[in-house]
Amino acid sequence: MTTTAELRVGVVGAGQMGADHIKRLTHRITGAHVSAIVEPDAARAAAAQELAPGSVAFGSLEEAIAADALDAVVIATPGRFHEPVLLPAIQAGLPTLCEKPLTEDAASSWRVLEAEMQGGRKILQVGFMRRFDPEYAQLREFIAGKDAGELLMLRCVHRNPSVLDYYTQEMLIADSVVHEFDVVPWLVGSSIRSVQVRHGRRNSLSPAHLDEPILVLIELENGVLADVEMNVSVQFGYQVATEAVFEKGIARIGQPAGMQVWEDGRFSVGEHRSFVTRFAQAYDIEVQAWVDAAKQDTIAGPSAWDAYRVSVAVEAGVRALHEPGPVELDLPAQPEFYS
Ligand code: ISE
Repeated sequence: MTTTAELRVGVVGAGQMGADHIKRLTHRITGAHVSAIVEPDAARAAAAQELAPGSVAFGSLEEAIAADALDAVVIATPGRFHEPVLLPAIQAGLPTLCEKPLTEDAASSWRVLEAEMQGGRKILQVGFMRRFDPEYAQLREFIAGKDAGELLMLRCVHRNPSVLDYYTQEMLIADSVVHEFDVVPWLVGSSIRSVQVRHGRRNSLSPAHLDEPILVLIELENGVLADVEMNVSVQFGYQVATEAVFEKGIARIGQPAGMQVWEDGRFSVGEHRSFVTRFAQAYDIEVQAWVDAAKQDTIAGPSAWDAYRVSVAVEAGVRALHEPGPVELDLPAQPEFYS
């Protein structure tokens, strides 16, 4: 479908992320608009329709497809609902941007990959938005340029102010560290060999069912080590930062960049409170790139294969939550289709 016409996008799921994408598609993205909202919760669907004038609400993606109400899909439901939406979207040949994680385990991610391969075209892009964050892109270039010598280590922090009740211990890996499992190999240019998790002193402010923060050690095939402080009860704000350690230098991204205030004998800098603002620019760039690519019948970001590799790392990471040693990854060969 190479086209110059406006892309009619159906957004599946109108929760926090879905509503954010609806606003983005309506106000900041060019060449596309939200034509359909798929959301079983009637109140949420109505609120989402107000954000996207002219959009029509449907109870299921199948109904929206049958009504010919869309040319492309953004999936923004929680991960456990992705597979049942991805399969009909792929069968209908609709360009799809699916929020992370692709699915919740490697077997179901593989089923999605097979469905896409059967269709014969790459139509699935996965929403690992950090790849579109200008600072991450700059760091990737700096690593590849070797100006400060070879990269030795990445020290990552991933801090959330708090999490909702449904957030489980496994989600520390499957919902949160999942981002580092995508972006660390992308930055370094090497695959993950193993994952190890250490539990330290528990934060008494964590929800009762969580044992965190955790420290995740990611070993890459080229010997680079990345450690991730995964911490979801920091209270003060939202922070995602990386320090890269080279042979003869250091590079840092993700430092607080809000308003600086000197007041009452103190100096302070504004910090984010949510990923919605921290990665707003990355989401805008990601969605615009996806829209432009969808019109050219292609994708412009992480593929289903990239997301499958992440699913394999997530499985290793979830095992590593309960096992002491590093858990090695077992990846099949990359299908020709994705090379
Ligand atoms: C959330 O789902 C995200 O994707 C955020 O980027 C991440 O920081 C957070 O931990 C997740 O729960």
